[in-house]
Amino acid sequence: MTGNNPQLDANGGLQNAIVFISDGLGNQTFDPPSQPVVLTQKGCMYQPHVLAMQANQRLEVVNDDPTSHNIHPIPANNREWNKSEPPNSKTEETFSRAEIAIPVKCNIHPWMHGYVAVFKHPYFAVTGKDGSFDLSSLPPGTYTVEAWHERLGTSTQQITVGANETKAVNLVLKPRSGT
Ligand SMILES: [Cu+2]
Repeated sequence: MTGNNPQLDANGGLQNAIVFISDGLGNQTFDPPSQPVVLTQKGCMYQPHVLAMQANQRLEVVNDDPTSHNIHPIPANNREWNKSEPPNSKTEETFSRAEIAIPVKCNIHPWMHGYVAVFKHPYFAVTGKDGSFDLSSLPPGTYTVEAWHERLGTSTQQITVGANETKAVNLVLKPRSGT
């Protein structure tokens, strides 16, 4: 692995991957949480770099910097919007459709970019520094678990979880040739 590669820890854990259920939930519908998810612009960076949320959940975008930013998601399946944010302000928006993942940029600072992934269900997680994730709220069933990373693409695995059962899932994302 070279310095150009994504954020791996000493054990090969991959940060900022999104792990989610891509099949097995049937026609269930899920209300969005009443709490918003928060995307902060701080030090001319998006924090977190990768954020996951439910469709129709509120996305609160905070500008924590003494400078103006704008937030410009470039979705493929959702409505595009572009909002400027004066210093120390906040704004709120939603996305109504599932989309993995929407690139987000600031038109003022070209290096600022991030991703927002939108799900129709609550069974998703963004991996931490050590690559770990927790989908323990998942009800018993057979599912496809998928991992997505901005540069490494996707990987899927079938799992079956019984009642009161804990399963360890290890998803491997490999660099595509040429990266
Ligand atoms: Cu900016």
